[in-house]
Amino acid sequence: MLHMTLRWFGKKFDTVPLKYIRQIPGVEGVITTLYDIPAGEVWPIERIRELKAEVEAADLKILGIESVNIHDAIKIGNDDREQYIDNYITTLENLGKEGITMVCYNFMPVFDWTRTDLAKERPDGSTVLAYNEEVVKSIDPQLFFDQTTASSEGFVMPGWEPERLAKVKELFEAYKNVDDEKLFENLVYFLKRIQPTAEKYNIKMAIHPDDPAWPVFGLPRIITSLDRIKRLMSAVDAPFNGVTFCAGSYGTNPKNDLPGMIRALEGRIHFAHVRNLHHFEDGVFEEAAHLSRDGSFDLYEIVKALHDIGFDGPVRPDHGRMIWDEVAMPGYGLYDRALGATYILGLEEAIIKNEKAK
Ligand code: DNO
Repeated sequence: MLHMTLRWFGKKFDTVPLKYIRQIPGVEGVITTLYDIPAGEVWPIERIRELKAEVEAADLKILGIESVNIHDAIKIGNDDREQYIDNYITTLENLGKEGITMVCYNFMPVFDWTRTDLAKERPDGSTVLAYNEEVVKSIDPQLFFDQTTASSEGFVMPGWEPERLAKVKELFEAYKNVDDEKLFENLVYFLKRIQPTAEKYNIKMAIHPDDPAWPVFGLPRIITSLDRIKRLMSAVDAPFNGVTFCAGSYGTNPKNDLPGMIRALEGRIHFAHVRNLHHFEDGVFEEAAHLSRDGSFDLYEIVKALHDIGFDGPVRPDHGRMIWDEVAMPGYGLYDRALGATYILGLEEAIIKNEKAK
């Protein structure tokens, strides 16, 4: 069963109050984070408790964390990674003690998700996040970072935290000797180190795919396709090691067969991001409304595949369009994500009823 959630960045950072989220039919909880804690630092248990109390006071639950970010030393494999892994383990213990058992994270070097336009206007006047590979190929990474943050209307976007990206050049230098294989090894090392803690507290780790699903700015990117994710699942072959199935990220590459991937990952999907994209040509796409006919994906087939494998975890609509003059963090307004949530639940209802009728 799909447990519908909305991503919520905390009251200091999010334009959407919890009471609005509570009013979206079918939403059970939020996926949240301590957005102000830099990657690598321990999440104090008191802060986790406070966050939980706040969410519960709004009659919602925390159904998972997105994200506990991973310090670059762990991704690069520096000697000081041990300290950062120990901190990560303490954070997992604190989350586990508070009964929070799903953690989404990513292993992308330097940049998290990458878009070249944060407010591309569509014919209906809505705006969306968009991507054009030519722009990425022609721009210096530092300039790209500066432009992206300048166009985010003052919002700190997830994965674009200023302290991590203030020194883009140094970070590029630090990743100089990290290729796909090395990055993969470092990821496996990290997972093996946290495994006992994750298992003790029954925490499901859900790696988010690289977005877009290919290398950008010459940096390695390893979570891009079914083969690669299966390699990771067998390298640390235990149920705690699972995935965030993000339709929008895997779907940036039209060769990724989304429903097929979901079926092949049965038992290892701990969290699902369901959204739609509109493809123009290779490497050029824009985000779309969740409705299948507005974009290039078949959302019915995606929800059907999740249902068929018995997926029983948190799901969320992902990046919404900006509509109805809402001002919010790009991709994370209330209105279009609320439409997405009810649409996805509608698809699920139809699938379940259809199955019963047979
Ligand atoms: C962008 C998000 C990503 C995602 C992280 C997970 O909007 O999908 O920032 O949360 O990659 O760690």
